[in-house]
Amino acid sequence: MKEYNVAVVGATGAVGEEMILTLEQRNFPVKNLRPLASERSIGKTVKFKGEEIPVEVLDKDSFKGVDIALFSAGGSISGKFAPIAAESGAIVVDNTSYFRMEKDVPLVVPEVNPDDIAMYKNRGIVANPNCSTIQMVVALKPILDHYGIKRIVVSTYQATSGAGRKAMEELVEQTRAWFEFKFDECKPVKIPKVIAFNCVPHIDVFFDNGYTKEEMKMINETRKIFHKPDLPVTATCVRVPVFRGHSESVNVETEKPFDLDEVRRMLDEAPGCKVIDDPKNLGYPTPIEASGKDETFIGRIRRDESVENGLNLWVVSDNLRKGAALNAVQIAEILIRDYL
Ligand code: NAP
Ligand code: 3JN
Repeated sequence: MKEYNVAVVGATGAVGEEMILTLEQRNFPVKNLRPLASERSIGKTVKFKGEEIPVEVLDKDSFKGVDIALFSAGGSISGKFAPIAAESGAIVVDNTSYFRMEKDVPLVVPEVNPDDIAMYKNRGIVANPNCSTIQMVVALKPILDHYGIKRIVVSTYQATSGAGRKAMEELVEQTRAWFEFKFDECKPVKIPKVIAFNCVPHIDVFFDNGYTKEEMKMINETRKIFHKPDLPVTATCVRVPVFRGHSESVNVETEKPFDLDEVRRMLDEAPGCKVIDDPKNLGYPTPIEASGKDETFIGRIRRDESVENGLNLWVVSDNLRKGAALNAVQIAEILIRDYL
């Protein structure tokens, strides 16, 4: 089997670390792994297939001989280095928002719009959507295909790992300080307000329309992935004191009437989805149960009785896995299967 040289940009981060683990677990045919990060990581190593591989400092020569480059070191790094990587002959799978909404860059969730990957040829870049978008579109794709969707209303409950390794540490530190009654040590750094024992409806920056950038990402990315530029979507994104796993309350109005049992069956059979819907016996997904798993879990499936053809879903997935690393590696798997 052909093997590929793979670079991981942001290899020491929460997403990068999960990418390396996912490459190993899925037996991606890696010839050489090149972990890249900043000067802060000089002297560090990453573990891959039992081997300690030294982290290299990212620079313009990092991509010589690289076939596939997985980026997750922030938008400005992608903006500068993804075109350099593509120019060097690598195909970039970018986990940041930098290229997502560019018309000539495909934005791909393999279970939803795999054929869009072909557009990578335009610029040598495939964009990976935001974690909150990914799990929602995976769950809604079968609904869209069978019944059509008129409108989506989503509220998220997002884990601290979505804001990076330091934000997870912030939750640990604030929780410790809280239990020691040292409330003045509960200082927000990565998350705008205290996250221990709290909920913060503020992820990324605010725009003039009152929405946050995270909320606008969900709206615009969903429209692009579904090829429905005018689809009515509204979102409220909230950070909660959870380490790993994003949850979403998703309300949809469908075009056509649906049967609830058929919805359950269809969702359970859909790629990447697993239905857990037996609430009287505690059958509903939670982030702790979804942690480390690949699926998008769906429960609390019920009618929204306040409108015609209204459906409520509770959608939970591991934000570092399907929300980031797994989706990127699945894209890379399609690239090597169909295009390289
Ligand atoms: P993180 O835990 O803070 O890690 C950041 C990574 O980027 C580290 O490896 C860091 O290296 C590296 N980095 C930072 N500045 C760099 C520079 N100047 N040159 C080279 N490497 C640099 O953050 P994360 O949670 O892994 O997220 C990283 C990025 O992934 C985010 O900014 C976001 O764009 C994207 N992301 C996407 C999703 C999604 O929804 N698909 C979810 C989360 C994150 P050092 O350790 O050397 O500093
Ligand atoms: O907060 C979350 O749960 C997801 C965060 C994702 C994120 C964090 C920093 C920068 C992104 C992203 O993927 O949209 C970015 C970004 O690239 O803009």
